[in-house]
Amino acid sequence: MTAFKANKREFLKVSGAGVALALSAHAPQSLAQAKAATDVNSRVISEGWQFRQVGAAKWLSATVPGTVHTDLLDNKRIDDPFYRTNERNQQWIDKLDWEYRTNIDIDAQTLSHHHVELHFDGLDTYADVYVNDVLVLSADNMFLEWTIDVKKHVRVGSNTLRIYFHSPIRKGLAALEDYGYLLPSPNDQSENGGMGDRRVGMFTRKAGYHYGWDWGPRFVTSGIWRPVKLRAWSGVQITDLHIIQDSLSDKAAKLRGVFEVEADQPGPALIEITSPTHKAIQARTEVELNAGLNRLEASFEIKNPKRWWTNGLGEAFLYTLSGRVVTASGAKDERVVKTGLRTVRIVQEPDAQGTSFYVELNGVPVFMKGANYIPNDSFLPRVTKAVYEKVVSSALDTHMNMLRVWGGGVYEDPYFYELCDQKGILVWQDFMFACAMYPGDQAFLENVRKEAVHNVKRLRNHPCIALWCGNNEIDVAWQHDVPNGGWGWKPNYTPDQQKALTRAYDAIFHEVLAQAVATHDPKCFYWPSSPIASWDGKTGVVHSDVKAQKQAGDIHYWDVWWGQKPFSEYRTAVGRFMSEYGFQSFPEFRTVQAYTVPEDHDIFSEVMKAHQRSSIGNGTIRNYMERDYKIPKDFQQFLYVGQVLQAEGIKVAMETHRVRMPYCMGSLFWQINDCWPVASWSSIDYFGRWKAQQYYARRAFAPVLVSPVLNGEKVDICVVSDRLTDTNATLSVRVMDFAGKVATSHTKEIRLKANQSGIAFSAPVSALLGGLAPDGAVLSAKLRRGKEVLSENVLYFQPVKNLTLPEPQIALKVKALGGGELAVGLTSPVLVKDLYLYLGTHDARLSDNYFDLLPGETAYVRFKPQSALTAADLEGDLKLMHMAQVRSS
Ligand code: BMA
Repeated sequence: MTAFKANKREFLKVSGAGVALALSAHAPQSLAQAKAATDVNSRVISEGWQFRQVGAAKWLSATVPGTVHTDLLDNKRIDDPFYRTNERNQQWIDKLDWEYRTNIDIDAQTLSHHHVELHFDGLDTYADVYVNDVLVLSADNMFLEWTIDVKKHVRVGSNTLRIYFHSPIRKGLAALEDYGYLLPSPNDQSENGGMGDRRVGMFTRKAGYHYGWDWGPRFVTSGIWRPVKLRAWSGVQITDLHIIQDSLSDKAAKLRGVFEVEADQPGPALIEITSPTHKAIQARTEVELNAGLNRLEASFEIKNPKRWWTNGLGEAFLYTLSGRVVTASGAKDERVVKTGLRTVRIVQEPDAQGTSFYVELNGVPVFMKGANYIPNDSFLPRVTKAVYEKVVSSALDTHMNMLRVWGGGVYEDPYFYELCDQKGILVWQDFMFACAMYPGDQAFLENVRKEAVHNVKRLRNHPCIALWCGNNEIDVAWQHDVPNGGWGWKPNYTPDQQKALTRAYDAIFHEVLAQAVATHDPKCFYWPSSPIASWDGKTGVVHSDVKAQKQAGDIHYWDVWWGQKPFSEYRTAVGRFMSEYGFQSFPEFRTVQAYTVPEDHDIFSEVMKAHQRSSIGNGTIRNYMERDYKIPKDFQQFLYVGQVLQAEGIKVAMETHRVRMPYCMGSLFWQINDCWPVASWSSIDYFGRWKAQQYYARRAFAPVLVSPVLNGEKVDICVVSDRLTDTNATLSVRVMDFAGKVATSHTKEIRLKANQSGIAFSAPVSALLGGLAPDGAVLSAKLRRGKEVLSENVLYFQPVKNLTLPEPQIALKVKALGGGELAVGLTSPVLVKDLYLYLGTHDARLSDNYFDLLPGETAYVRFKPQSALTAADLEGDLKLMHMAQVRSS
């Protein structure tokens, strides 16, 4: 830890903080006086790109940013990688080297700048960059940005830029050979790559899921995956602006803008911070620049600051701040930062049952509702802004306030974090390490250090970043044997190997990454691995055995699914923070149709199995289905029941976790999205279509929740409120038969305490049933305030397969609401269980779906079709499915 302090001292020494400078006579008195044009100009190099397999005669057109796979697809050299089993015959691509090239025209004015730089936002991964055939860079980390001054290699006119991508597999195999023995990485689906057991992903700083995962195909991409820019500048350049919040109260926020400025020459300059929206924000400091890199700071205050809040608790307010530097000779640069003012603490305090683990936002303990998030595509450059908007707005619409950017993917695109900032979604940010052991040699550690520093600095102004976590599940895999809930990796190695691997683990996760956070974002919490129970940063002592995790830290709970335990286990397996749990389903029929032909429509067909990467996948879905449902004969119905099965199971977990607050303060299901069309734990499929689970999440994560729980011989009606003020409400509990005859009913005025959960009502099952047969009764619980329904829920007394479901007669009415929105009113004299509405040819997100329509009640579902639809179109296209239709085989 002393190293951090040393770094800090060094930082202060070189910073301009507090150094009073006599402003030189030549320095401009205000930035407005600086006449020279901004001295940094930047352009994106996206035109004229070509690619080829190294040695091939023909160059083909390429898209940059892009990947070799998608360029081959665009050139019709390969078929759609996601279709049927095409993935299998595309494994040759990652064994080859590929080249990209383009020409860059540079004019005299650009070249007259002191610096002409090529800037790569991302190269995937082993890339040699040649400018006019001179090697200027050898890149080896997908998660780094690269800047190279190429002024001496370029000329006025046309210049060639060529990038040589080495096969990541061949590089990996060479590294494995040097290393000498195999490292564990069970998700690396090497068999598809034809590499036998020689898993090599851990040697390369590249997204782990590219090598295959238990929800993802294996496409080990290469390419220029983020934009390339040509940047020319003279005088000064701001390379970083960090807004540090020193204190925050209702009265004032005390802030510092810490600039990193590169200067050509020494001399006086001004640095300034203003805000286009808040005129009162003004900071101005005179500084003395050194030639080279300078760290400079300007302090400022925001009076009566507006805080940034998460979704549901208030506005996610952002301040736009503009930082500028101008030198005495008039050279200048500007950088705009959007940030929010908030305090975030991860509170770990001993209590009667162990040690807490919760997020305290602006002094308020906040229950984290959300999901784990993976990359949106195997081919990252084709993820559009619209895709990011869809997934983050889906989180927003389902009352989530946290997403975990999981460690087997990538540090996400800037736009993802901007959206999370805007929508009030906190991010649990993993470093990109998952489910593998990694080498620990100096070169590897240095590469990791650069990556960590770069990404911490890149993301630290975002108010959405709640914490940094070292890795996914490696601690539990390495440190603990199977009987203790671990994965038992260690005993497979000799004592010397164990020592080396433990040393590498400690170096990466307890030293390098911890130091990157402590040095560059010291107020941010660091957690070396998920899950663990505790970590003492001073001694390096970690507690991670699964038993301890129930009382402290975070948990990945997988006894449901991997352990085949019933969903009811979610009721008791509750820890302080549930950072992973989940259950699989297939995507809806239309998504399955996108990768299959009719003959594939059996879950055990070759193609359906190829789009299922969990070793126990389709069989496990079927086994769980058998427990509670009739197994449908019809394939489309099977997919539908599978989605209901997943949603009902995860509902138990989501509701239980909330009911158990404040013991439990987080519920992040695995996983919100997919990277291709597949059977997986996702709640939204690859095409952005909500599965049943996403609709269930909207109900289970609503700010106020009523949750009826069958507790042996009695029913408890639990209520939870995330609101920060008390709420008066009317609770009604009715038990009726499937034709709507009410057997018993109870109404109660209650006060929902702010940020609390409790049991509002309890009654014996027999009393509630009032003589109704359990297989023909439904309990409806509603919480209302006036006419507004705050939350509603249902409970059955038998598994669905035992219910005597009547044949419904559904009447529906479609109405145009204006603004392109349509509404459907649905009613039936008898219960409709698990009503699923879908469109034959159009895509639409519904205000609700997969719900039980109670006898005699009318449900209104609003549609937001993606293309304009009339009420008549909708009526013609609308289709319904429900549980009474399901015929078993
Ligand atoms: C967790 C995740 C992923 C995995 C998922 C499902 O372990 O961290 O690695 O995909 O479970 O098995």
